Amino acid sequence: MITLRAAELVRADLPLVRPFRTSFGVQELREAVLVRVVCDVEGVEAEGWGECVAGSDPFYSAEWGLGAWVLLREVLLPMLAEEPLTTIEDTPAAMSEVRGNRMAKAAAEMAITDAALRARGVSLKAYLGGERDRVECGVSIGIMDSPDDLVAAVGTYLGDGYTRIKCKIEPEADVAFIAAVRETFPDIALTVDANAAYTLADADLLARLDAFDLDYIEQPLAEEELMEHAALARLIETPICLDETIVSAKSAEDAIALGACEVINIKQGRVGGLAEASWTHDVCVEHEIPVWCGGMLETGLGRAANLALASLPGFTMPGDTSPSSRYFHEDITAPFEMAPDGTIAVPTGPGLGVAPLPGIMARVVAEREKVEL
Ligand code: SMG
Ligand code: MG
Repeated sequence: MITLRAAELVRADLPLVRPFRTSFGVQELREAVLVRVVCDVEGVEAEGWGECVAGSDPFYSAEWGLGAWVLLREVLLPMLAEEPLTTIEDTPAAMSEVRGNRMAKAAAEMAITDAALRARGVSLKAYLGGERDRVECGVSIGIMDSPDDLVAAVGTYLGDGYTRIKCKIEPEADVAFIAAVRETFPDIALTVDANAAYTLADADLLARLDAFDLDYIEQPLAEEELMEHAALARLIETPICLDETIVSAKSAEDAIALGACEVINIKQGRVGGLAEASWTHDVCVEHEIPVWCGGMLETGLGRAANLALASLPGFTMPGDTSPSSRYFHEDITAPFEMAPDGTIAVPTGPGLGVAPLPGIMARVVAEREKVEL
């Protein structure tokens, strides 16, 4: 039995080491909404932490940090405290009355999972059935001012050891930019992410990317456009990878059945938590769809969860699992570091295997609120 005894919301503001420009805006600060819980786990009291992946505004996803904060405070955390959970896997069902809001639910689930696993001395990797000890690091590069700037940035990241380069694209910053990268680096694993910046009417333009031997094009069209992605897949050769569209294991199943994607990016926050993420992984494995772990500029807490997830056997492509230094001068946990071979170690300690460092939290916490359960 897991009983939620206390909960607190914490916002940590971490400046990014460099601005991250995408088709939906420029981000310079990660305002991370964190959930801290204290649970009674079979008589043992344990603390747990979760991170909400939502951003500072509702421009990338419908969910955003402030909305998640209010929902967690007013609805989700009190709901989870109503009665004890029999197992960790009961957590999503205990919140199922609330529609959508998957990123907020995932944050609560991560905190409870962390607490329960800490009490039991089990790592998240072991709990999820992870197999890898180390995970390959890809990097996601924001839109640059010119093809030359992008080539320079790619060169720097390759020098750091990243094993796959993903470039954000948008109309006017696409074919010429990627042509320059491919010409300079003929052999690298290269992908692009459009964050829904195109429509099916752009199919001819997107087909020009076929010349660059991309591993995939990520989320070219709007998140609801399952049929249009299936239609686009018939018009271009580059495999389509879906990100924003995949919000559950069921939606992955539908997308695969429709031929809307050949690759899937799994983000635990986007699908409503770690349990749903592992079910989504299972669907992809069953259908032989390669998966990789997405990123949401998470602090070390969310990063630890991503690494544990990425250690599952179906995660066969390098993901956006970059080390802490890619994002922050100072992370809130002990920093995740990339080895020269471009890999990062999956945490092995109980729960997430990392926790916020009080000295750093004292500098970056912008807001804290106790939740009335
Ligand atoms: O965590 O390295 C990261 C960011 C990876 O590009 C990334 N994420 O659509 O895949 C994506 C974006 C969404 C987040 S942008 C704030
Ligand atoms: Mg994406």
